Amino acid sequence: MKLIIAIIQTQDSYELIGALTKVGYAVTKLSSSGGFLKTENTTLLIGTHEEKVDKAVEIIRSVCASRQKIVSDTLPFGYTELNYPSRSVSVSLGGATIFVLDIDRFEKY
Ligand code: 2BA
Repeated sequence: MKLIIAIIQTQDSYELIGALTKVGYAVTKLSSSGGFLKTENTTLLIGTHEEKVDKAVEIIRSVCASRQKIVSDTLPFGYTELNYPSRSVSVSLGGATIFVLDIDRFEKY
């Protein structure tokens, strides 16, 4: 048994959950946020058999798009909007960040 943890952009979650559940994967959706941008993202937990991991990853890759996100630069300490020119920076957001973990024991009641 494996656990796939997939951190994705929230805007892709509806389509991705639909695509995964349609072919039989069980999915738990968690609201999360990124430590760097501090904006909302979505974390999916997908418990599945080892032989079904690659197919799930393929579905995730096919649905989740990478995007550029424009974010405002934070003001340095002691500055306000009045004395510091506002700057925007473009950050590349990946389509998905995926971890695949071994599960020692799986039980459902
Ligand atoms: P955030 O932490 O909000 O990061 C958003 C994007 O900002 C990242 O996109 C990356 O392009 C950039 N970024 C992140 N940390 C940075 C840093 N220390 N310096 C410069 N740029 C940085 P992704 O790499 O596609 O990550 C998207 C989201 O996936 C992340 O949101 C985070 O929630 C999660 N994530 C990515 N890698 C992770 C990891 N190794 N462990 C846990 N969560 C991870």
